[in-house]
Amino acid sequence: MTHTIYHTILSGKAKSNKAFAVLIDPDKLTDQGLLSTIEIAVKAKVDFFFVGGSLVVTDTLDKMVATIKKHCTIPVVLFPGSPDQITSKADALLYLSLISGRNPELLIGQHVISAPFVKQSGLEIIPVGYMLIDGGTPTTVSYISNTNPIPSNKNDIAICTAMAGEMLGLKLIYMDAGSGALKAIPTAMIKEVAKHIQIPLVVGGGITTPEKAKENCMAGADIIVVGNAAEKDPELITAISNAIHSLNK
Ligand code: 1GP
Repeated sequence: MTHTIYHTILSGKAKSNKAFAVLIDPDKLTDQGLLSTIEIAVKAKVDFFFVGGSLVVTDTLDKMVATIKKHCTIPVVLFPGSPDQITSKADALLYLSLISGRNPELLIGQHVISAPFVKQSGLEIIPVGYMLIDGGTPTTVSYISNTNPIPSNKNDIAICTAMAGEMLGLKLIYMDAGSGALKAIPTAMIKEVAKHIQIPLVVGGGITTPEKAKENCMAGADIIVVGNAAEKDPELITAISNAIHSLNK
């Protein structure tokens, strides 16, 4: 097992560099759509592809990851909604524990059941404290996970949750308003959480403009994740990537 991707993230953070991850939901892209997204992402110098979804109803994940690996060198990181969204063709796995929720299945239960299979995959495993923040509308992830998101004005709850995740030994905190959130996570909450943890902070959900992506980075996010907006308008990938990378030395 290697640790290349996590070390890349850590060394980026050490230099205060910001990174951009494009989220691919295997249900939503056609083969042609995937190929053109890859082409745009390569030109735009996207740092990572995240692949997965809260509810994936097709069996294209494996094939999509293989296609990405065949056509570019952008690392592919699995962002699974459930243990069946795992393929050893990817580079790494976000090993998510839903620490904002109180559903034992998503805190530890599913991890126990899938542990031998995950280990066998040979993937780089990145333990992640996953925090769902209220994005103004029930999202697929809040419904499927059967958990309440953290209210978006309760910075203290978000701070304490992230701190606990870090002290439990998790390697990343991922604050997510959920795919297609009406409201992205408020900058003030990102700033407060970033101030209280040392591990890298990933922020996603409802980010639709380069301005918002950049603002989140300036507030302390290390990696920005965009899914829906990039699916609707793949050209946005270039604009958001440029905005994020403009902050790097
Ligand atoms: C969802 O953070 C991701 O888990 C991305 O959200 O699809 O709203 O960009 P969007």
